[in-house]
Amino acid sequence: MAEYGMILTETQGKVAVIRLNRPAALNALCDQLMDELGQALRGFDADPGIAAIVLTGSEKAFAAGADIKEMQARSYPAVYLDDFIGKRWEAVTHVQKPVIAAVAGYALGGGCELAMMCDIIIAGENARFGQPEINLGIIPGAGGTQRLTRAIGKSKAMEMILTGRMMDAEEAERANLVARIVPTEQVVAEAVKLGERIAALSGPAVAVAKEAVNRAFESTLSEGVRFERRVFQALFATEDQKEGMAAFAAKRKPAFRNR
Ligand code: DAK
Repeated sequence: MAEYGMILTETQGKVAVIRLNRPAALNALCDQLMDELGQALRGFDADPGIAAIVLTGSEKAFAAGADIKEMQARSYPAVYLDDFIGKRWEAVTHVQKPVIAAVAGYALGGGCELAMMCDIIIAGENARFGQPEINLGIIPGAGGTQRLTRAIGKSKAMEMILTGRMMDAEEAERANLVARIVPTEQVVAEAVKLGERIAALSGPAVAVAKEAVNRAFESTLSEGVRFERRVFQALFATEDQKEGMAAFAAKRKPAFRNR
C-alpha cells in the first residue's frame, strides 16, 4: 500500500478507510493533503477488491477547512492559473464507488464541503458543521453555497453562510445534512459497517444507483426519470440481476459476482 505523509489508509475486507491525519492543524486541507487524498481515492476506486470507501478524520476534527495559512498570501492570478481548488478538490466527486464520510468533531469550510461531496455522511455525536469563510472575508469556494443549499434548503443555508455559525449533529440530522448520528467513538466502525453492507450487493447496480441519485442534482425531473429508466433497463443485461431475482424466487441469499 502507498505511503503518505498526511493521510492514513487501511482496508477492512472490501471497505477502504482513508483517515485525514494532520492533527496539529486539525486536518486543515493543504495542497499536499489534498494531493494525497486524490491519489488514495483514485487508487481505491480502481481496485477491484474494494467496494466502498470511508473518509474520516480524528475525533476532534474531520477537517477544519482549507489551510488558511497556506492560502492567505495567494494572489488572484496565481489561484486562477493554478486552478486553485478545482484541480485538487474534485477528486472525491469523480469516484464511482460509494464514499461515506464519517464525521467527528469539526467539519468546517472546506471540511464541510468535502463531507458534502461524499455520498453519505454519518455523524458522530460531537460533529459540528459550518461554513465560516465569511469571517475570513471570503465565501465557500468548493461547492458550499450550492451543496449546502440543496441539502438543507435556502433559509438555513443562508443563515449559516452569512453568519458563519456552526450546526451540531442533532441539527444537522434534523436538516437532512447527515444520514444519521452515532456515538462519536463508533463513527468509523458504523461507516465501515455501512460500507460492508453495500459491498455485499451488486457492484454494477450500486454504481448505477449512485449515478442516478447524483443525476437528480444535475437535471430536470423528466430528464432524471428518463436517465433512471435507461440505466434501470440496462441492468437487465447483468448476471447480477438474474442472480438477485432467481435468489429471491428460490428463497435463498443472492451471490452477486459484479457482472
Ligand atoms: N487552516 C490552518 N490552520 C488551522 C485551521 C485552518 N483552517 N484550523 C485550525 N488550524 C490550526 C490552528 O491555527 C492551530 O495551529 P497552531 O496555532 O497550534 O499552530 C491548530 O490548528 C489548532 O487550532 P486551534 O488552536 O484554533 O483549536 P481550537 O480547538 O481552539 O479551535 C476551531 C478549533 C476549529 C474552532 C478553530 O481552529 C478554527 O476556527 N479554525 C478555522 C476554521 C475555519 O475558518 N475554517 C474555514 C477555513 S476557509 C476557495 C475554495 C475553498 C475555500 C477557500 C477558497 N477558492 C475556490 C478560492 C475554503 C476555505 C476554507 O475552508
